[in-house]
Amino acid sequence: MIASGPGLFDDLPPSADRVDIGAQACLLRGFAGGRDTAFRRAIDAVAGQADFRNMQTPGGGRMSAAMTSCGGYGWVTDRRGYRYAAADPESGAPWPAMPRLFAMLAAKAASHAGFDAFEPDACLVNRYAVGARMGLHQDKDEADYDHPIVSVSLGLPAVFLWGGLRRADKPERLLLEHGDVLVWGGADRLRYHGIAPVKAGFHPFAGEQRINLTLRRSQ
Ligand code: MD3
Ligand code: FE
Repeated sequence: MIASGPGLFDDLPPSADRVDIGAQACLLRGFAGGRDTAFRRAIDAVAGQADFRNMQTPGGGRMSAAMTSCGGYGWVTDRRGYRYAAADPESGAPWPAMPRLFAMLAAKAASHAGFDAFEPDACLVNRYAVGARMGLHQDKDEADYDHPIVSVSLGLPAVFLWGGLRRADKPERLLLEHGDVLVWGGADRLRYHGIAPVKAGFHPFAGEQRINLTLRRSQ
């Protein structure tokens, strides 16, 4: 069990600003708000040990979002494919430890959404410059789809594309803003999703960037 610790995220009523966007998917608006300094320090500490990089895709292109990871496993892509790896291929070293803030937030958000005892072992950190995007895809590299995923949006807003179980299903568009948290699992775990190109702007947390954390159980 991850100790939640008194104080952190205990100050929200159980259904504060909760928008159901699927049978087992919900948006907790502002759930991660008001902790900018802690998030900034944690992200800088992770990037200081494993810097953001624009990874290669199996097709030979590069992701437009820059990525890094923390926790026991990190998500990597290269010419060989997509997978979780225990070491950062850039350095050969283990990924930075998962900041307690991330693990606590993930467990609290998951429990608000009805998923008990979520203990992530991987956090993928995506950094979007203006114009960066993520095409419609499914998250299928985790061993067990019964675990939920929790995502935290920070910095510039972005339009989240929320599709169906088939690539051809027309996605809904949902604006994700600084501090918004998404939780999904179960029936919604394999839905196609993506991020539309990030529009120019400035946010005090991240300047001209958007940062997204996705907390997962990979193994
Ligand atoms: C719904 N990241 O890292 S987070 C990803 O904002 C990814 O950087 C996006 O998609 C981002 O894989 C979206 C929200 C999200 C993430 C994974 C999902 C929603 C999801 C997997 C299944 C269903
Ligand atoms: Fe995804």
